Amino acid sequence: MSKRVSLTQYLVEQQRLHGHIPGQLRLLIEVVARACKRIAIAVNKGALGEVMGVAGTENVQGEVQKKLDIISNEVLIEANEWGGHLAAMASEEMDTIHTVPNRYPAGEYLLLFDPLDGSSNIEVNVSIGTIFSVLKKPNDDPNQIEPVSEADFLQPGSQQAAAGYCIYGPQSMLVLTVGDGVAMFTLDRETGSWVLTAENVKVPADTKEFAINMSNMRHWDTPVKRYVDECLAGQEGPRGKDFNMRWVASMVADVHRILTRGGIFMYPWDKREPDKPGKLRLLYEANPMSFLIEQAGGAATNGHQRILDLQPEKLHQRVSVILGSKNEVERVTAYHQEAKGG
Ligand code: P6P
Repeated sequence: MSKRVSLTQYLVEQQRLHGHIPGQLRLLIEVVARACKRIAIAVNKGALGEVMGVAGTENVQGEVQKKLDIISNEVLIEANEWGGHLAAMASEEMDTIHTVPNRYPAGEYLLLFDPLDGSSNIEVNVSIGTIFSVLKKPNDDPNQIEPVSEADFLQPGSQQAAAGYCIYGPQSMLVLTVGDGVAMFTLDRETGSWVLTAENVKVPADTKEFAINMSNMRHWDTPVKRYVDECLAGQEGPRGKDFNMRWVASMVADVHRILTRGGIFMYPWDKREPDKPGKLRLLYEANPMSFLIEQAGGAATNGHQRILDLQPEKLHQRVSVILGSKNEVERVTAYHQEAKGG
């Protein structure tokens, strides 16, 4: 068996050999990875750990919070509070940003996360995950006096310094990019370390597998309906090949499958809430996943624009998401352009 590379070693090499990440970012990623390990332990306990069920509260999105949503959020806040590398955090589970206790020099980074995405799957033991995104504080003067504001978080996804997710499934895996490709680490439960098990991950440009919640078909816009109808028509249809369908209803699980074997994931705008661009959140779901997918050679758009180019206006704003195998994403995007008369 080849020599095992730990997350620390991978990050040190990224810092020293490739000059890709400064020390503070390496520290931040290691703290997030340790927090994810603690979340993995809580998730894996299930009913044995008094962590199942609802918490009796709602988050800023008006969604019922599970106990594990809150536990995961608290683990991430606590782990990063005193790392010295962070200025502030934002979470799907918190209305406003959380600035870390004031002391100098202030941390240079902003951390955004969905602490436990897909939590509707907890009770049925289906993979869920933590999604995180790292931005640099716009004004990185260590002696900055004015406090960090929500506006500091409103940066296009192309500005991310790092992004990743941790999937709590048959294996717990940390999937990460610092802008130098995508690496995957598997949690060795015996030693408690994250071990490099894949790097330079690539998403095939073509696929025969699409992921969308088909129960919403009657609400979709024309371009999405056209694309899915063609997939369903199979060999006899215009695509000339049969397609398979998957929908885990856990973005981390669907994206992990796409990073592992290709595919296209769609959560598009639909007529149920016409004034909202989609269900998923831009800053801490779509942006980190789009960064990973692009770093693996895939594509990610909202049907019209590259997701990483979108200028956020609100911390919890939503976005339509079409991501995965490049040729399929470009096809769906082209159908949107045609429908617009582009
Ligand atoms: P639906 C989970 O709640 C989530 O935010 C994503 O992880 C997932 O892809 C999507 O929503 C599932 O939504 O409407 O199919 O339940």
